[in-house]
Amino acid sequence: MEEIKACIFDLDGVIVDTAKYHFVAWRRLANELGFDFSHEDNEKLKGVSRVESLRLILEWGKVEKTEAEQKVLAARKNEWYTESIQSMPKEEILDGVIPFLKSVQAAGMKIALGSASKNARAILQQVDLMDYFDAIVDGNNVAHSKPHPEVFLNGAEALGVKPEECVVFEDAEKGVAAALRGHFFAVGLGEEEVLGEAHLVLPSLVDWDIKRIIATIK
Ligand code: B16
Ligand code: MG
Repeated sequence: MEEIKACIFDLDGVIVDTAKYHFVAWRRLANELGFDFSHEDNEKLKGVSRVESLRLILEWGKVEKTEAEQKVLAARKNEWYTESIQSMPKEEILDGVIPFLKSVQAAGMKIALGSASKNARAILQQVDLMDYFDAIVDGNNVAHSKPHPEVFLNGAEALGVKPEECVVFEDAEKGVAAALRGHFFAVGLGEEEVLGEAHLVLPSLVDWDIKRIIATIK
């Protein structure tokens, strides 16, 4: 095993609990269009870009929209979403995250963000976490959505490390798939049934530090 030199964190569902805000905004849009979708369907939107999420939701509701109309709908959802995260408190940082980030820094490793969200910087600023990150790759810097590994490959490149030297932390099935396709180590945060392909699946980062993770995935 190569020496682990860096960690790359997904944002929504790994660092902060924003998935519920995405769900509320997408559901509001679907309801306005005359249909609904479930929590289970919502799982399929995790890690998926805004345009791709809308495409899936319209498919579920059997609603057809032109590209221009889709742009308007995606912008409307984003307006509701950004409005709701503007007042997001620091308490939305998921349990165990700050001590874990500190353990990565204390081990002398680099930290990058690898998120599909175009709102990533605003969210990190809102909850005052910007200073932990040596590099940020988000939805504004990638052409391909997860499960394509581009977001993580760009993160590793920005940190000057090889994928084999990085651990990726993800809450989405597509995110774990992206990490594995890119030859990263993958830690899934959530349920074993959804994230079972990862090298290690944990319910959360509570009581874990990077040294223990490395010792476990070796
Ligand atoms: P935005 P992640 C993803 O973030 C979310 O999981 C996904 O639900 C969302 O649609 C996507 O970001 C795009 O977000 O509309 O803010 O650009 O999990 O990759 O950090
Ligand atoms: Mg996520």
